[in-house]
Amino acid sequence: MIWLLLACTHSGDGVDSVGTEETAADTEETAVDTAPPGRPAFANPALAEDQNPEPGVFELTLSAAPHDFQVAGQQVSGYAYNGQNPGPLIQVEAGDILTATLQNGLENGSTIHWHGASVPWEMDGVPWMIGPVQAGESKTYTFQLSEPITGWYHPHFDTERQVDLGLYGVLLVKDPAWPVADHELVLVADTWGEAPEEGHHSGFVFQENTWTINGLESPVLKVEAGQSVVAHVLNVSNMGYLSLSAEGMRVVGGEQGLLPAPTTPERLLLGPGDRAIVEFSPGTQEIELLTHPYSVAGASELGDPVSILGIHPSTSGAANAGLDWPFESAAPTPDPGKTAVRYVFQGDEQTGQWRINGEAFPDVTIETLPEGVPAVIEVRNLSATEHPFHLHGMSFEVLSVDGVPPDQRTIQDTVNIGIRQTLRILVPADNVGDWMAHCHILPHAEGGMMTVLRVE
Ligand SMILES: [Cu+2]
Repeated sequence: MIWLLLACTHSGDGVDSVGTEETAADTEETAVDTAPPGRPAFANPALAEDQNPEPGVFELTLSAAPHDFQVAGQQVSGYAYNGQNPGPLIQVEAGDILTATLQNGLENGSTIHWHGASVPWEMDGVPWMIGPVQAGESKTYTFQLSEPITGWYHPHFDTERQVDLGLYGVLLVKDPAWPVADHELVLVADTWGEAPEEGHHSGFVFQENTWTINGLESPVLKVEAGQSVVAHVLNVSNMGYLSLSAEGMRVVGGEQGLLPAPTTPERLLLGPGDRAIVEFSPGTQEIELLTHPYSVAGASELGDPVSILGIHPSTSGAANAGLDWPFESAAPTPDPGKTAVRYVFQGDEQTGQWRINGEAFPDVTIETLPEGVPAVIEVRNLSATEHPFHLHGMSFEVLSVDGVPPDQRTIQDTVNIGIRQTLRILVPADNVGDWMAHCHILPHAEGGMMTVLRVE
């Protein structure tokens, strides 16, 4: 969540100070001069360039290095991939092969983890069985992306610090059967705040910091009434929760492709590491995408919502009825009853000692699942805060929350566990390897809340 070193003062005018001229050219439709006063024009992250002419293979180099960049009108000294924050937007189709070379220009080790992608364990970017890519060295990751995901990439070594300093980018794997929207947005949501004392990360419980979308504070997208708008929303904050609402917002996809059917929740909760695909149908009225203050400590919400994105029609007219997505309705899988693994999450803010089954990574008991036998993991949260649970290597199905199955089949790789909640999840155990299972509040992971699940 925090601690980008905010070096300068506010520049006073929110428009051009935020804009990255180099990315503005890549955005589809939005010209800088169309933004209302005080708000920047929306811009997607700059697209990654495919360096391989072969169809079905996407190849690029990601150079991680210190970089000064502008966030919400302020100068930030952080890290970036290829000199941009967020990093290059990688967009491929299901079935494509991704070949990405990490050039580590940092002063210490790093890796790339492909969050949400089911990759071979050697490509997963964790320093568990393979060490990090040392400073000045390179490593090439290559794997097939078989399923549609709204995924992202980030280091998994020195993780809390490197992600916080700006090392992340989006990996979109799309299904060619999906409809094409008039405006397709990628919203990378992050929080920024004052640098805490040396070596210390403050444990904010409430949302008090500034949210940005692609480094822009509350940008505005100009549209025409009747157009379709689809947004991939990614929460890359170390600690901050998004609790989203917008007039007429439909949730059409989750982290792992389309939902079985669209939903219209009152609030769309996206914890750190979570993603979703949402659709808007602007008519004459302006739409504001709001995030409401959210407490991971179970208290009631404090304060007013803030807008993280405006969708402003420049014409009057009727909204369209929504795109024609190839939804396939699916009921939740019945709970098979047997429990293969139990994870109990405990810890507290005071000590910063976050534990799974009383153990702190890397001194953990490795639970083992036989390959090809779907298994139930029961995750209980006995701590006083919520935790977004993330499993590497395999997506899983949420069978129940406190004994209640979801309304429809729910496939995820990151799921929030409320205070005192018990979740039962079904893991396919179809990817051999040692897989990290951890809280994606990165200070919690750093504090020990991480374990290893083995499939063999
Ligand atoms: Cu946690």
